[in-house]
Amino acid sequence: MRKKRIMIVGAGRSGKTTLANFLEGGGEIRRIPNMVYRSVTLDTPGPYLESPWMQNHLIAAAQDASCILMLADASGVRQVYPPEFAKAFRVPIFGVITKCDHPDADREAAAKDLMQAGVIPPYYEISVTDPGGMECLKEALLPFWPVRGEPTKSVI
Ligand SMILES: Nc1nc2c(ncn2[C@@H]2O[C@H](COP(=O)(O)OP(=O)(O)OP(=O)(O)O)[C@@H](O)[C@H]2O)c(=O)[nH]1
Ligand SMILES: [Mg+2]
Repeated sequence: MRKKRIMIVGAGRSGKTTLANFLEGGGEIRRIPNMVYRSVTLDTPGPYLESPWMQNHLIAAAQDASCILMLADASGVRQVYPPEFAKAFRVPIFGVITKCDHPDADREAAAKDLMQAGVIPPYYEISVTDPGGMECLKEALLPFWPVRGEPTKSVI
């Protein structure tokens, strides 16, 4: 069986790799053209959200996902997801609002983005300055954690 990872999707600079680093706690990194496969996570490029052609790459990569974290940057650009984008996936989706500590953070606007993307609330609000919020998300993700010792299938 394929090893299923926690896939992280979001706009450029929205905090995807920061969250992946937290969930990994170190370990091996393998880069397959633009996608980053690590032991727990599958980190995806922000620009893949920008065109329908590249969005298809995300949808294809989701076959390697046990669940998907869709990030919305509370301090960043709005409306990065196509309407109802979450409906393209067959695995559970978690909405995550990042950078809640940022001086320009607007959680409500970020939540609206996730809503229009078809992500069902509640949304996890996180920040690097709030380990409690990150831990809370991590606990919710435990059922989706890759099975230890399961062989890592070649992803090429
Ligand atoms: N204030 C604040 N900054 C954050 C937080 N999380 C990430 N950042 C900063 O946001 C920037 C982008 O973070 P990354 O984790 O690299 O974002 P990314 O989505 O992986 O970016 P790309 O791979 O370039 O698409 C970095 O400068 C981080 O330090 C946060 O919770 N609060
Ligand atoms: Mg990154």
